[in-house]
Parts: sequence; C-alpha cells; structure tokens
Amino acid sequence: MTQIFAYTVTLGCVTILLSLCRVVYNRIHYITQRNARGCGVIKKYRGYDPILGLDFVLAMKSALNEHRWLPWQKEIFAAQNSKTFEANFFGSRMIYSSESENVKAMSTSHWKEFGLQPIRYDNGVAQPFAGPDTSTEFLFGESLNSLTHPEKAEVAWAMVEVMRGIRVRLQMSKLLFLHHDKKWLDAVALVHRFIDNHIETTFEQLDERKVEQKDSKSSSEEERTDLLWDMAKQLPDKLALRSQILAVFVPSNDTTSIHIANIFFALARHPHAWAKCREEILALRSAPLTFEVLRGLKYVNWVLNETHRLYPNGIQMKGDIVHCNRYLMHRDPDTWGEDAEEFRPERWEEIRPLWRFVPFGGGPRICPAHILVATEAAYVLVRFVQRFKDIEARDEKPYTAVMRIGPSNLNGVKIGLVAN
Ligand code: HEM
Ligand SMILES: *[C@@H]1O[C@H](CO)[C@@H](O)[C@H](O)[C@H]1NC(C)=O
Ligand SMILES: *[C@H]1O[C@H](CO)[C@@H](O)[C@H](O)[C@H]1NC(C)=O
Repeated sequence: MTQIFAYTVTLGCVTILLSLCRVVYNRIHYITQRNARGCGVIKKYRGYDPILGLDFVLAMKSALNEHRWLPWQKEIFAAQNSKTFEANFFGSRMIYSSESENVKAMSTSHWKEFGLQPIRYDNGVAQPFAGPDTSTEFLFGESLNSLTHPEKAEVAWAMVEVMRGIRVRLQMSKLLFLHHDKKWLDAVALVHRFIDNHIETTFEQLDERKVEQKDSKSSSEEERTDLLWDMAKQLPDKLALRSQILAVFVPSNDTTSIHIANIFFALARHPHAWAKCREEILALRSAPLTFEVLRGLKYVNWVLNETHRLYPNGIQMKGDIVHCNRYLMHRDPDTWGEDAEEFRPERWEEIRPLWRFVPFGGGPRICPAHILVATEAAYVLVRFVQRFKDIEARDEKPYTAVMRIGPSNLNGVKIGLVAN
C-alpha cells in the first residue's frame, strides 16, 4: 500500500518537474524568437494555475457546454483589455487574437508558418459544392436525396455526429488520449464505409471502361462528371482518395445551410431589410437568375455580408498556437462603429473593411467555395423574396451560438412567411 502511494507521489513529482522544464524551455525559445523578429510583448491571461492553465481550460469547457462560447470570448477579451493575449492551455502557449493584422499575416505573408489543422489536408481539389444533397451529387455523381428518402439521411446524421466529435477533439488538445468517444468512432466508420463503397464502385467502373476501350467497343453509358470519377482516374490509392474526398465533404456541411438559415433569422427580425430586398428583386421582373444577375444584386449582397459579419460560421482560422477570433473582429466598434452589434446592411454602402472582415479567410488558403456559397445563398433568398411578401419571427429567442466546427443557432430559425 505504502509502496503504491510512494510510487504515485514520485510519478506525480516527476510529471510536474518535466512540465516545469518544458515551460521554462518554451519561454526561453519564445523570447529569443520574439527578439529576433522584433515583435512586441503579448498580454498574458493570468489564471490561478500557471502550470497547466486548468482554470482557463475549465472556463472554456463550461462556456462550450452552456452554449456561452461567443459571449465568453467577448468577456475574456474585454477582461484582458487587449486584442491579442496569450494563455496557458494544458501547458501550451496559445495566442488568441482579434487583430486583423494577425489574420492578414497568417493568411498571406506567413501562411506557411502556421500549420494545417489536424482535420485538414493540403489538397488541390477542384470547385466544391454545398449542402448534403448537392454535395453528394457533385462528389459521387449521385444525390443523397435525404429529404425525399429519409433512410438515406443516415450518413448525413453520422456526418453531424462526426462534426460534433471533431469540435470536442480539437478542444481536448493534449488530453485527447483520455478521451474515448464510441459514438464518434461509429459515425466516422459509417461515413468511411459510405465513401469507400462509392470508391469501390468507381474503381470497378473504371476497370470496365478500360476493358471496353481495349475491345474498342464504344460505351453505351454516359461518362460520369463527378469529382470522385475525375480524381479516381488520377489517384489509384484508395486511402488517399478517401482523404481527398473527405477534405471537401467535411467543410461543405453545416456551412452554406447554416449561413442561409442565419440570413432568414436576421431578416425575420428586420422587416425593413426584407422590404429593401424585395424592391431590388422585383425590379428584375422575369429576368433569368444568372450568375451575373445574382452577383449584381447590391442590397442582397449587403445582406449576405452583414449576415456573415454578425453570425460567422465555417471553419475557425487557427494555426498551431494562434487562434484568430473572427467573431470579435466582426463586432469590433473600432471598425464598425458604435452600432457594431446591429444588423444594418446599409453600412456596406461605405465601409471597406478589407482584412477586418474575413468570413472565408483569405490569401492562398481562402475557402475555395466562397463564390459558390454567395451564389447559392443569393439564389435561395431571391426565390423566397419573389414568393413571399413578408417575413416574421415566430420566437423571441436571441441568437445563441452552439459550436460544432463553427457556430450555429441553438434555437433554430422559427419564422412565418406571408405569400404574395
Ligand atoms: C457559409 C459557407 C462557408 C464559409 C463561411 C466557409 C469558410 C471557410 C473558412 C473561414 C475557411 C478557412 C480559410 C483559411 O484558413 O484562411 C474555409 C476553408 C475551406 N472551405 Fe469553406 N466555407 C464555407 C463553405 C464551404 C463549402 C460549401 C465548401 C465545399 C463544398 C467549403 C470547402 C472548404 C475547403 C476545402 C477549405 C479548405 C481550404 C484550404 O485549406 O486550402 N467551404 N472555409
Ligand atoms: C462583401 O464583403 C467582401 C469582402 O469579403 C467585399 O469584397 C465585397 O465588396 C462586399 N460586398 C458588398 C456588396 O459590399
Ligand atoms: C449537414 O448538417 C445538417 C445540419 O447540421 C444536417 O441536417 C445534414 O444532414 C448534414 N449533412 C451531411 C451530408 O452531413
């Protein structure tokens, strides 16, 4: 008994000693680097636990659990009274910033110095597409039809589970080895199976195609045009292919759909903005909704920007240690004025925020789907505005961000629409 006790105590001491050494080493390394680059001193979050920063970690965890993630970020930045601060997160130095200069540096000049997220691959895949149905059709040449065939929604729900799990795993950081999440692993397996099946079929079809070409028989079937087909022709490695497909499948979910939901959430609370959209859109009369027409709708595009500003979603920009906080940047009164918290599309008439507004990131790593997202969102909005003369909110609940990969609204979007 005493032996076990002594053993545990020794182990504890050794662990603490080792962490201390690491903290000291990291500190020296950091100061040398900082001086070498002529950088300023970063404000420090002072917690009760200087070694592992457990109070900071626990505060973050409870903010996430109580769906107070965004308000908590605001409080914590306000308490530091600085747009950039550093905090100890499980013994690692993390930098949190809502400064546009940092976003710019991370996205452009220094982008290679900021590592890829563990969930992302450096891929060169082509134009992606949005939403569960459109994205599966685009990726695999076959729509999920999850709206009309509920049984096919299984993989879609697994995807939601996967996204939730990834968020938790990113948060667990170094303690990941303590975390066993069977539900998540099952969901990952299901999604992998779903994609692997498509890959198998694709390889079989490619083989058939080769045989046909050898016998110089012309194929009766039409050539597939989806992304998987094109990629499989160039990439014979099944695992690599699955990673590539997932790299588009993961960020394509929960993004455009949430953005569109946020647009309706905001418009239902600002009937004046709906009326302005309607004025602009009805002036189109029966003109076909081409790409150019959609891009040319000035007020509609202000609404899209204003929605991105107040309700950012999509992947968080994050290097190894630097986390850029788009949420705070997009509500910073220094940029947007005293009414920064208000939904007011008209502000886009004058403001040119450049790097202070980055819903899709920027530089070489900008979201490859950003034009597509804007086109889809504008299209959906135009169709609704043409059909319905009014929109009204059907609940009083405020926007409450719940975190998956990016934030979405806990209370959903309950609205009423009045037909023409
Ligand atoms: C409202 C919709 C969306 C928003 C706000 C959004 C936002 C973002 C952001 C902020 C990044 C990180 C950029 C950076 O690190 O600088 C990103 C990356 C990415 N997004 Fe999106 N996204 C959206 C929709 C989509 C869709 C629909 C797809 C695909 C079908 C997609 C595919 C990607 C991919 C593949 C990357 C990684 C690019 C890279 O690392 O090179 N996104 N997105
Ligand atoms: C919306 O924001 C982007 C920056 O991401 C800007 O380039 C664009 O001009 C803005 N659109 C409008 C209509 O103001
Ligand atoms: C994407 O997310 C939405 C809502 O979070 C979910 O209903 C949908 O089924 C998901 N689709 C896919 C393919 O992951």
